[in-house]
Amino acid sequence: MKVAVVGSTGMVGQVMLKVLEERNFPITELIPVASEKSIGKKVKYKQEEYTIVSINDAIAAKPEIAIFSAGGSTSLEFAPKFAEAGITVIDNSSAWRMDPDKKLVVPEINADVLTAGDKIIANPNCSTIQLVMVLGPLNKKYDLKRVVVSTYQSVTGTGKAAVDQLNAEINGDGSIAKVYPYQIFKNALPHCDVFADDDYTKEEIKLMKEPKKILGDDTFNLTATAVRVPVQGGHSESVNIEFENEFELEEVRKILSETPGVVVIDDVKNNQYPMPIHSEGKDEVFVGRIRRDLSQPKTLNLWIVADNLRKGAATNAVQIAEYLVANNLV
Ligand code: 2RA
Repeated sequence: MKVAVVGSTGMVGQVMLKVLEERNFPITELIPVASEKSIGKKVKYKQEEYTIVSINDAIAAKPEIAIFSAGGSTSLEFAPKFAEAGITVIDNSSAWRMDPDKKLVVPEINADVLTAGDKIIANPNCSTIQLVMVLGPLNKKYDLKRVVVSTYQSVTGTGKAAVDQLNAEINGDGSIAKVYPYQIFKNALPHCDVFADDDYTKEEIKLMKEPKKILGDDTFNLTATAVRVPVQGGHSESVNIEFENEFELEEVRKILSETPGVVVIDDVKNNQYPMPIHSEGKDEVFVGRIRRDLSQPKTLNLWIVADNLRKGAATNAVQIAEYLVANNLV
């Protein structure tokens, strides 16, 4: 199968290549795509070197699948052109996520919505993916009423320049170009992406809208505060969930333990709980600190951690591609 990776030199693009290789995705020809300045350069895949081509050359090569992580403007302009050429696009940008005609998919939760007619498929936002991996099974059992999420997001979510800013600040190098409006080292910024008119950030709006589309359920309320922290291993989320129905903690733990792609680490007497340093490089979503909210009935607190570049982006996209192939939808 011919597969194009659009944005192959970016942080997520590089992880996409790594995940495709690790999972031995059935690629007969890789078509790496990047910006003009990278055309002609090489990327390595399975010990082979592949030459980076232009996005128009990638369309002409007619891959079966094109996985995009190249920003919203590139997706808006080129995803339809790939689709018109009969190429199935899996797009990691926010461009198509809330489009009513496009599917927004976390395979463990809603892969069954996919059809052969879906030629542009949206990969959800990283902080959404790890959240719905937990909300999905609990919603089925206990019926969500209201969710309050506070995130603690890795600088890798902003890209290489942000990682460089953090490392420079750690090393006391003030000369580097700042990605964030303030120092991130020894700090926490309640500011992920840009502010919208209602004083929420776009990151918070994604978190408040995308889960309802993925779960196919808009009967619950969700509010979010997204915070950038000087972490590199993954995103963490403190989640308060009020249900319509009562629950038992041990049953909650059992449901989550039995959910594919979710790992429960919850033994606080032995200081066992999820942390970014444990999630980095892994594809699972880690859940812990599972406990009742003692301030009100039918309400649960828990803590979710995942590698935002892997399950939060690259691995989820590759899993969508795997589902398409396994179900003859491409
Ligand atoms: C972030 N979720 O973490 C956004 C984009 N990756 O910045």
